[in-house]
Amino acid sequence: MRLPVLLLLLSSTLWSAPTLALPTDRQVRWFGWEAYAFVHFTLNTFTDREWGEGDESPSLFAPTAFDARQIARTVRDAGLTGLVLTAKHHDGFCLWPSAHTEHSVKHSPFRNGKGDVVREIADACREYGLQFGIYLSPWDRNHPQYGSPEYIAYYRAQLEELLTHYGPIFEVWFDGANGGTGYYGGAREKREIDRLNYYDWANTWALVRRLQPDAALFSDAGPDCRWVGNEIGVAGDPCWSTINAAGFAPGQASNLEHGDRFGTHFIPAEVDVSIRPGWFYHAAEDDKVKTPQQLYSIFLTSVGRGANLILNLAPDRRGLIPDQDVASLREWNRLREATFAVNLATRGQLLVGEQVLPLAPLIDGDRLTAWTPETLPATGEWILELPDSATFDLVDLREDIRLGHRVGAWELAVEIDGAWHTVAQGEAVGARRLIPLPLQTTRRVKWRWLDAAASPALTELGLYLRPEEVRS
Ligand code: FUL
Repeated sequence: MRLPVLLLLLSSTLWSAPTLALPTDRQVRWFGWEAYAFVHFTLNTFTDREWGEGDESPSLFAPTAFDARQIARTVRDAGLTGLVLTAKHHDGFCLWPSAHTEHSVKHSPFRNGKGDVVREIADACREYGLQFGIYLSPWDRNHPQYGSPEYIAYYRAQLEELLTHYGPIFEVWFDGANGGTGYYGGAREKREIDRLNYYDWANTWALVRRLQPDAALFSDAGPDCRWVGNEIGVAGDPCWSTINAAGFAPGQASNLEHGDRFGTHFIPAEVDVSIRPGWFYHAAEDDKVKTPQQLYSIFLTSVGRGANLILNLAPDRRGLIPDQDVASLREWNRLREATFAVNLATRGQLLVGEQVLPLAPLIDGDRLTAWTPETLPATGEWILELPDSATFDLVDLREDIRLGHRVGAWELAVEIDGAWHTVAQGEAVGARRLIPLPLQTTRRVKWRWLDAAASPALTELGLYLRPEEVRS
């Protein structure tokens, strides 16, 4: 046998490149929204509860100074890109005058029964340049037919109202909490549902695809983005956007925090967490609003691990985001802006062996302009050489997510007095990887990839100095 043939045979038996699950265009767009707000507001705000039973009178919905523009402005000023509103939570009360139920704002004092919270929020989002999305709880503790096929028709009819009357929707949030006790039109009983089959999700998702083809669908199991498995603001480390999803369905999914490298499906994680302990406003939690530093840390453990962040805000009984929450969000945004104001990598040179590679596409702030020499080996390194010493404590990397998760394990080292010191090690880069470090002062930074599935295709490289308040 001739040598090249032998080598070819050997290499194909020893290592065959895994097939990477890749994102759809919709998912690539979704990554671009990165961090956005959730807004939990309904009868619970007025009853001081987290889950209403479904028997609450609509007359209780009486915000004294509701201002959708204040809410949208707060979201924009927090540096967030969109807002997902609880159009209907588990208690079944609708924030819009649905034609399919009487359990809605039309029987509330809000705007004398002529109001539509969904409309006002959607309009304010457009005004402030925000994406608008909806949460429509599948579990409905008010509806008499919950648990029967008729309820599914009702649910879809409501979805259709929301998807056709309020302009473009960027995300539809399908909650995983389902079935249990409730009012159910007066039956007051416990209704269990077959989580796997009852909702016939495939057809509900198809309805959204038909009416809002650009909308990303969130649920425990995707199909566009998955729950991260906790509500404390922390994605797994690593957090793969791929996951083994055979037999996956809402309520059946597992390994959500980490996902699986080389998983069968591309279903990236979304981190949902509230600025307060609860999802809804409770006066007793006014002194428990997350600080700007806590929010900053959540940003690092969500967006910084390749997930998207949906941060919940809770309008109070006035219908406004409370002052202390507004202040915390503003300062959080200032800290992020201050962090990313100056990329210290921009004056450097990127070296792979003797070769100098173009740095421009990596420092242009565009997550989709790639540096992709397709010839790099499964293990390798580049060195960033700066003209002078720089001090930084945060490294920002992005892979061209359109090509999937190519990078596995990696190491980061800095040169001090002629010797390399490893300062961080990890797995996965993905859509974005923020690597916090103790303060480093150096001219040379080395990044080694240890087992890339294909030539690593980075699209961004940043070295940043965090403001003092948020240094580790
Ligand atoms: C959960 C719900 O039960 C909570 O009330 C909240 O809406 C949260 C975002 O999702 O499953």
